[in-house]
Amino acid sequence: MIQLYYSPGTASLAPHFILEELAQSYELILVDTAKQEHQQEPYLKLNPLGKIPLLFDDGESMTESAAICLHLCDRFATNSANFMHPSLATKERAQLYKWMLFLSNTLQAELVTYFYPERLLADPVLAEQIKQSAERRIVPMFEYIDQHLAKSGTPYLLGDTVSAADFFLFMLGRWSRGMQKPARAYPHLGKFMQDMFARPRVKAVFDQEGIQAPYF
Ligand SMILES: N[C@@H](CCC(=O)N[C@@H](CS)C(=O)NCC(=O)O)C(=O)O
Repeated sequence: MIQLYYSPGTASLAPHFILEELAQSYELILVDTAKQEHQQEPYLKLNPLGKIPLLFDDGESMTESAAICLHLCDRFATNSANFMHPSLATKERAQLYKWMLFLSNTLQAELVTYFYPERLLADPVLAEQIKQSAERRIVPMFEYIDQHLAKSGTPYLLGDTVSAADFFLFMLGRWSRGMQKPARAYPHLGKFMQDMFARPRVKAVFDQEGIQAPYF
């Protein structure tokens, strides 16, 4: 039994995409952040970090969106022709690790600074500068991804078949939609965003979470 604690559009989105894409049955449990449910009991008892997402798999809990994505693929994607989850110790698996870590450890971390600049400061007056600086630092990261897609000539990060890294990138790309140069504005990354959005299960997840346009 899989249970995903989510809040619409947040870091729970990539695991949610993957569960849908892999046609798993799961229970979706809303954590209402507007009511600060993530910072209160009973959620804090389940996840003392007070962050979303949280996954229960057969009663075992885990946090960290990227780790949850990889775990779901280990469980459910190993024999899928339409979903790439490379075998251990292959060069494709190495690339999967590289992209998942780059996305979660580098790009996602900078996006967190962009969204919560005041958390870095005692003096909130500087928050706007920190936000702008995070946005500037995200530009070369998107350029790096855009150039990778251009050079590889493939629609997805690992090649011709979608993988966990693509759902993670799509989630982060949509978080940039309010920036001066969002993911959709790059030629190859923009095409990737459109292609991911065209996937029927992606749209189904947006509908389930009540997410409306602009989607990315
Ligand atoms: N590294 C964690 C970050 C989780 C995280 O920061 N989630 C955000 C939503 S995107 C959250 O719970 N924010 C609430 C808060 O920080 O108060 C992951 O990727 O799962």
